[in-house]
Amino acid sequence: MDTEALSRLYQDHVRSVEKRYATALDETGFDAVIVHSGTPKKRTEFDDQFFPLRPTPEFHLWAPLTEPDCFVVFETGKKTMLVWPECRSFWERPAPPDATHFTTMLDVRRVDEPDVASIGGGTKRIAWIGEDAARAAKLGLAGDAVNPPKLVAALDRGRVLKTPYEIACLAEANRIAALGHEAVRKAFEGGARSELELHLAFLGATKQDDQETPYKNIVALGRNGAVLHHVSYGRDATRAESLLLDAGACYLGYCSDITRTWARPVTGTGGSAGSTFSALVLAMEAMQKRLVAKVAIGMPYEELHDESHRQMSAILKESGLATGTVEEIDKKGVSRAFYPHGLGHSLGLVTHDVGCASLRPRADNPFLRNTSRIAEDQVFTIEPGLYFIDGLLAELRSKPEGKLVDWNMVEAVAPFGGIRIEDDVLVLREGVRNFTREVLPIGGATV
Ligand SMILES: [Mn+2]
Repeated sequence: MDTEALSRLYQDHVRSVEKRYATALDETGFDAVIVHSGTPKKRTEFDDQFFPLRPTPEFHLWAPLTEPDCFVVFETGKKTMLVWPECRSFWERPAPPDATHFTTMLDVRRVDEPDVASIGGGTKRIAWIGEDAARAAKLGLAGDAVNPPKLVAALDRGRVLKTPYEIACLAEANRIAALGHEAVRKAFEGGARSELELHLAFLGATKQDDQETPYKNIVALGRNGAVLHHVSYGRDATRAESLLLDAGACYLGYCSDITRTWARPVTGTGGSAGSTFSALVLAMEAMQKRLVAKVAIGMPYEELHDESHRQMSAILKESGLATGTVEEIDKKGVSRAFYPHGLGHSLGLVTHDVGCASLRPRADNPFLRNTSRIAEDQVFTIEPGLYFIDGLLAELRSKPEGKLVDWNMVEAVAPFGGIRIEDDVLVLREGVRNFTREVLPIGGATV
């Protein structure tokens, strides 16, 4: 990405984050806030190894640094300070930041910790945002000052609408992930592969180490597609009939979250179940696009989720997997056994971003992670799915509404696992910008 353009966008980003912080502090009775990047966590107390650091998202909002024990100090009316200690360890050295644009807008101090006395500790009210309460205590911050719930909630709300800088980062995170999706699709198309091999192909094409991806890649061949978060990769190469890949990339802390589903052309082994599955993939692809086209400012996201169940019910009926009316299939919970998760979630500095799930979803939508009213500059995923999950289907089969399902057909298609198609979209005044389709035009098909 053009560094000058990035730098200009970052300047406006910092100005708007500063405004947001000033309001949040004012509303919650604080004068300043210290945001900690984090402390590495031990893998287990019985070992001396540590997990790689995941910086506090609120820290990443200011600076794309992945180093422990850095601090952002914000005080209304002052230049925001970045405390960035020099690394003196001879055991390790943090990776240099991917860009340095942030240094010009922040008051960078290469010291070990913020000087709380000079911020006005004792007289001013200073809040701490970060996981390490012991580190906060060392600076004299404890009790109500540590992650004050009202301040955290106000800062979370601030992250819902993305700045142009964040939008550029999210688009770039999509561009990088697309390289991995293309590489994996080609590898799958090429013949027998193991899930581990496909996972490594994704990392290689996106130049990410496993720990740097926004979330653990979900790589599922065949039946494993029915495990929503399948990350225990098979080691043996198989010529599976289907592949579900849910994998993203990070750019300066911002995440992409993309799922694609591919089916092999119908062969001897796939037979008519193979053509049924391929038709389902195409039906899901068309449905996902229709749902993206329905995104509109002011609409509750949950309404779009409900619409996805009506459309899923129609797909179940058209494919012959279910009989009865579309309304019955929807209202009796049949579609929920095939599509148990939510339509999507907010996306930003974390994959399941904050601020859009403060309301509880209705009881029949227990896993919906976005209950906000759709607004301009929100970024969220649209990711309907259709799976053959043994446990959920067995439960459905034992109920009266199980009679609506063609169980022979379910059994025939179950070896293909499932389908999920997921794009990341930005809400515009009219419609959306689909970051994912800009770089990966097809969501699912026969390869
Ligand atoms: Mn997702």
